[in-house]
Amino acid sequence: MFVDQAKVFVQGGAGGDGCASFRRERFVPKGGPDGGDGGLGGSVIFRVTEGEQSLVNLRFQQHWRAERGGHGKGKDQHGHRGADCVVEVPVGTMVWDVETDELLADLTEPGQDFVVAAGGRGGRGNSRYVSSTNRAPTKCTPGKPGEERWLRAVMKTVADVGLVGYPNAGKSTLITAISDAHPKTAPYPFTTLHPNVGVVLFDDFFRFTVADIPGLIDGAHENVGLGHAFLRHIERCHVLAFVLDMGGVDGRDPLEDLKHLRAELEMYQEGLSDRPSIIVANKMDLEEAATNLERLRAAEPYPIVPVSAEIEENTVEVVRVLRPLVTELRQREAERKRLEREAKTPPAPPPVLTDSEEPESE
Ligand SMILES: Nc1nc2c(ncn2[C@@H]2O[C@H](COP(=O)(O)OP(=O)(O)OP(=O)(O)O)[C@@H](O)[C@H]2O)c(=O)[nH]1
Ligand SMILES: [Mg+2]
Repeated sequence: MFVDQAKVFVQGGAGGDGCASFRRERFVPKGGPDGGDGGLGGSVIFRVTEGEQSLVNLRFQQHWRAERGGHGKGKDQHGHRGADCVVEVPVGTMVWDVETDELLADLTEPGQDFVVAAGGRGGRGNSRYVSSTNRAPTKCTPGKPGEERWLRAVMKTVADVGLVGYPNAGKSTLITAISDAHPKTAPYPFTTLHPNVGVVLFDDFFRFTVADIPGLIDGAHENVGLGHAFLRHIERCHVLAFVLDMGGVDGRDPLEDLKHLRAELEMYQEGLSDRPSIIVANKMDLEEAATNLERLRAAEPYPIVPVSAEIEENTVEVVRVLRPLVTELRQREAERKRLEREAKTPPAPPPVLTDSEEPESE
């Protein structure tokens, strides 16, 4: 089951209460206050896990609560820390606060942790309140409640390359030929109903990911067909590969198809159709294909790779053309992230002068 959006309630554990207690022991008169502190409540944490493909975890469990902290006890015993509640989410999960509509996190790094509801602090025991004027305080404080809120999570597939095309263009057949993913292929539209990500592995161990995205139809940007449900999965692909049916099956014209695909992407999000892209001219084994290819070559400045995905003819060329594009975009992305990090880090404090460096006063 593929789920790419969900609404959940998260609640951190409450802190344990502090304890008011006095040491009572034989031969120890006036033993003094010995109430321990309450433990910290556990937090609800979203953890990005590479193996996770969708938000299905969040669909079947709507409430996520972390354990509360233990209460403090006598003999200066502190309460135990509440266990965290870790929720595994896929790469590309974005999290919003439902009430404020604020984007809380955009989780793109595998292994990344994000606390969505922090646990409450534990209360203080009476031994904390001893002072010179009050040697036997009875005051202790209760633990603080944990954070709680409703969240909206949306998963947007993150892949190096996204395959974009009309239904039946042969996207699933192509991803099967070039990667380790094997989605269903069939001669009817909308065979693919959710994105599939495959890994392309080279002999020198270089690898990149490709996403097979469900077929796009006119009006998709207005939510026609599968609409936004899959357009958002194109957003996070660094390189686009437009897959065209060169045989003109169903009376289609590949040049028109390409124009419409770009228009749909642009209407959904400005600039999306300008992403670095290549054109995969598929079904070259069909009759009309050669003529259409000539027309396409005359009209398009982008790299065009003619293939026949079904018989795996020339599909190696597709990954060969994609590789330098992916490498370049990864470098650009790394550079962008570095600049972003640098902008966030506060400027270094002025150097501290040691005695020997201190300017001599007259
Ligand atoms: N003749 C020919 N047929 C092909 C080729 N590649 C794919 N097909 C056929 O085209 C049909 C559709 O292929 P799919 O890979 O399922 O198409 P898709 O783009 O994933 O379609 P959706 O999932 O519906 O969007 C299948 O019947 C394939 O056998 C090709 O190179 N030549
Ligand atoms: Mg498909």
